[in-house]
Amino acid sequence: GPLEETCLPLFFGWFLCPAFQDKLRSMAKDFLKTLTGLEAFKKHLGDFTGEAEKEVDLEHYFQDQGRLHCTTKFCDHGKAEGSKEYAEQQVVKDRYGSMSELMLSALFLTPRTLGARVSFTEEQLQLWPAGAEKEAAPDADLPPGSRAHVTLGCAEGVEPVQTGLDLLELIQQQQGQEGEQVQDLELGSLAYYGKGAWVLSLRESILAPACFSGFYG
Ligand code: 2AM
Repeated sequence: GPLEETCLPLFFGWFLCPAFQDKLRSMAKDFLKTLTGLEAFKKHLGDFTGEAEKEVDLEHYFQDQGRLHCTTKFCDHGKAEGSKEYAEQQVVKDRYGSMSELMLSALFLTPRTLGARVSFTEEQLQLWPAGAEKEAAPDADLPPGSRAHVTLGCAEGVEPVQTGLDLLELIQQQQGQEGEQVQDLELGSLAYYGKGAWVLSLRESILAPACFSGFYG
């Protein structure tokens, strides 16, 4: 009967611990503040405003997307392809509710999204759905986990799914060319990739405690 069927979440993912969430948010806020003050950023302001001279308040430009997390599988309550198969994997059942430390290796932003790149351990990679990269970038050959991130904010009218797409585009750009190295900041080195895409590669990766779970909404 219907009660025996599993109810699938909107998505599976790692949910950052509340205390760490505040820490990451304030770190991102500081980064945006620093970036806004850089001459190099001012030079490319038009990427964000459409007008060269207009000011931009990045902190309000990116809207908060709620509880910080790293999506593994977007299920759309079962409507998304492969969601049932994903949920039925033994590793997903075994790890459900378990804690892990996610390694954050970079902060990135585009005129659409602000995110943190996540680098998985082999163990964490077991929870990553096959084809996540191919689905978003069919023509690129990117290693599994390339799309992994925490969305920190989206520009008005932009859906959070865009963060992973922006990240994949950035990674492809990084493979093709070096970014224009802009400056060494306290947290790491800042590079510009054109069209409003900025990457801060963290000098020391951040370990984010997180719980693997499902979001039902
Ligand atoms: P995000 O992982 O980049 O933040 C609910 O919408 C969550 O599922 C968000 O966290 C969102 O993006 C993610 N999401 C939405 N649609 C998706 C899709 N088609 N593929 C992967 N993740 C998606």
